[in-house]
Amino acid sequence: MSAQDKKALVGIIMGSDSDLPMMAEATKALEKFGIPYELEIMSAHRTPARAHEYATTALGRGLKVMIAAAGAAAHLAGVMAANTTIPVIGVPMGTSSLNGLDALLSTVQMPGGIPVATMAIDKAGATNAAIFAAEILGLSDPAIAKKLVEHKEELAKAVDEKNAKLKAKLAEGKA
Ligand code: RP5
Repeated sequence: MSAQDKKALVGIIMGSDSDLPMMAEATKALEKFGIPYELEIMSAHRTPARAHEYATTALGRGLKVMIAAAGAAAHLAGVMAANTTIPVIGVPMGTSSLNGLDALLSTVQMPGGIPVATMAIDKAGATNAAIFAAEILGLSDPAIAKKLVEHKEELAKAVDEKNAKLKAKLAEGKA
């Protein structure tokens, strides 16, 4: 059974299918942590009624965290946060002529009272959004918390391996 077949705990939404190549990183990370999710396209501008409905029903449908990705004048995460009390993580997309700086500022600069936890632009942000969602869920789910510890151990191991390779090259005089 894939993470998408179980009852979703995380809702990933994005403004357009052009955001999917980036947001696939979020789905990969959630699958690694065994967290069920749903993935949808909706827009604060192009489908405002659908976006409103999604946000207002999220808590009742069992979602615990939402990840909202959008590019350009990126209102999607803020609109979601305005209409739900579950945590909303925003991922700015670099799809515009400004390469995501516009989306970053639109997503992060929420007025006081309606927070959006804003990640980095594009793939790093998509990955981190999923890890951040796992950290929220891991507070009350020991299996996810364990996977988060393993994730950090993997990162450390990868760096140690790179360092060992570098040292070997230096020893051979090839670096
Ligand atoms: C935003 O506009 C989307 O999130 C996307 O990043 C950007 C461009 O959308 P398309 O014109 O490719 O549909 O709403």
